[in-house]
Amino acid sequence: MGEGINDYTQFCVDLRRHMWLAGVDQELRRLIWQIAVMGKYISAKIYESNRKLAGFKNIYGEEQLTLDRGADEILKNQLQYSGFVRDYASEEQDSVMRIGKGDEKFIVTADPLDGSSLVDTNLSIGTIIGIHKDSVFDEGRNTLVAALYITYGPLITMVYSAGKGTHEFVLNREGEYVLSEENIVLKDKGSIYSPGGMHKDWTPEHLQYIEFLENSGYKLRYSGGFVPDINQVLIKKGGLFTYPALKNSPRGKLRLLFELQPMSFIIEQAGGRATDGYRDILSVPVTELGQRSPVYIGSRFEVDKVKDYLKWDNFL
Ligand code: AFP
Repeated sequence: MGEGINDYTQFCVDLRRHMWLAGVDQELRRLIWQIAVMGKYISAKIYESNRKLAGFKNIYGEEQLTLDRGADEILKNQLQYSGFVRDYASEEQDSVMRIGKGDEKFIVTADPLDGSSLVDTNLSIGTIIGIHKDSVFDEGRNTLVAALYITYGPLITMVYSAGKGTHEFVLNREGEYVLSEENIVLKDKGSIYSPGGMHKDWTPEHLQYIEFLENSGYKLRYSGGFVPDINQVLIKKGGLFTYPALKNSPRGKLRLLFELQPMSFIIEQAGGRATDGYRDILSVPVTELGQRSPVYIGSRFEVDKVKDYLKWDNFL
């Protein structure tokens, strides 16, 4: 039998069936599925923009929002009719927005289009989502019930965890998210590293740690997009992504609530770790929406190892 025929006759597990079989709570699985569908609308918007980040004209010649704002509008407008979301917090908004009646179960956080400045290069970009049950002003470990990200690359993929492992789906030609890898598990130690920030801005301790990785034979893999860079660590089953404290910005660059908490949840569910150098990312309380944090995230060995280099005194 030809391979092509085989592809179509294989039994495919779609996202909804997978979540049902995995015993994900009914409302949560409906919400995750709805967000995955929104990823299709966002990808259409990216396509329509013809690789321009700034406002663009659609086929009718109408001015459109910037891509990030457009993705944010899609999420906000769709989520308000989901029936499951009371509040929405986004990297594109200044405050948490009440979008439901108030008695819905979940709060959704979004980085609607992370890495959007890469859109003109045609590198992958992504959407990062956290789903919380209580106030987001807490430790992620207390509030997150699920997280997912969508990559818009040569393929559109969706990785989610609802606290029962980490799973990857690919959007097929029929518009279904089909399971491509279930229960992804990171090796204890990987062979790639993805270091954010500029060399000249790194602290001496961080520099020594990076030298340790280089001298140990780790290969450099950095695209400038958090979603594809983390996705690479996950799909290659190990390695490290870091955006450290910099000399002039001790809190680094990435946002705790919108970027780091969801990715840490997903990576921990795949057996990996995430730390700010001292505490697990999911144990760092969120006190303000735009809060940033240094991060070391990936397989166990690399994340634990950084603690040998950083000094607690520097942090206090
Ligand atoms: P943009 O969304 O502005 O492109 O920023 C992307 C990002 O927040 C994250 O996706 C990357 O990991 C990080 O910034 C890259 O930062 P550098 O440009 O400093 O390497």
